[in-house]
Amino acid sequence: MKIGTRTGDRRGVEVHDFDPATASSDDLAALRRHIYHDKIVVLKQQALDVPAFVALGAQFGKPVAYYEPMYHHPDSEFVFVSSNLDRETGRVGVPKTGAFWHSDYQFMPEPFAVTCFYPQRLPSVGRGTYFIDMAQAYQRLDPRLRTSIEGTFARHSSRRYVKIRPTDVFRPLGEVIAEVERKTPPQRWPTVLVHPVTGEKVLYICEAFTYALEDAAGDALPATLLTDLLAASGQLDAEFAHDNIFVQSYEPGDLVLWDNRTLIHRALHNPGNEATESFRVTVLDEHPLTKEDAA
Ligand code: 7UC
Ligand code: FE
Repeated sequence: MKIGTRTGDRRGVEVHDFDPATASSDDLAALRRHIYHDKIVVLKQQALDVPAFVALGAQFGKPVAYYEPMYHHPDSEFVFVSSNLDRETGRVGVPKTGAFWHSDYQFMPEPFAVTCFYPQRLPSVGRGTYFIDMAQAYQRLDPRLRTSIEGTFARHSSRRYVKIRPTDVFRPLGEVIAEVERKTPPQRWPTVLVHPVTGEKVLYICEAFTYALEDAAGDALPATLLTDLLAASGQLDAEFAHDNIFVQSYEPGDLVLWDNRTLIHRALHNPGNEATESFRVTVLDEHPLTKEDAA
């Protein structure tokens, strides 16, 4: 296994000659360290089938099946499929997922520690993922803004991005919305996490899921505060030119591991309808989301 160094603005650490079938426990421990400290690890030239991909994910934590079965790969509930392919045997997964700033499962009681992303079919142009390092975004906040969120909390809901299921056709929208609220009630997390492994402070908000901020007593803070934080972190930049934003693009065989506490991401789908498919395995590690003494 050869671990590269980060050069220029290519944020991911590239790893060559990694074979999960023969990897030593030291190799895997090194990968785990790099996920947390470098945030993105790109394993090059991987050729894994579904069980091998799930087994690799399990090296970084406990794989979790996505709560909504329509995303599941037919051979494993632990593989979330994003796909626009039309198979004769029917649809697999969901098309054009994640095209909004988010952290996976931030709206759930146990947000994922690590996301393992494995493109299966790449379009000719424009398949990549935008990222923002929210620890860096926190450090870059105006000190006054940083002070104003000390000890505060943020509320998160998936409601704006839950996909209508084929089985929901002809159901009253109010009933579907009520079901979303019941199945995935909003979660509250500290606005600033203390990463349990790196100790870094992370601004833990995203444009897709975070809808309100409140003080420690649960009293609402002005909506402009959330907007200011989203803007300062780069999430409201429609041109994706903000300094905090970087793109990870993909070559065939890339398998990308990232720290889902620290990074938020946004899928970059090609504008046409070229065939594209990706698999993902998401895991919980042995640590709490945030250290208890979170600011
Ligand atoms: O279809 C999607 O974009 C899924 C999204 C609402 N949730 C992904 C996640 O893991 O939070
Ligand atoms: Fe995602």
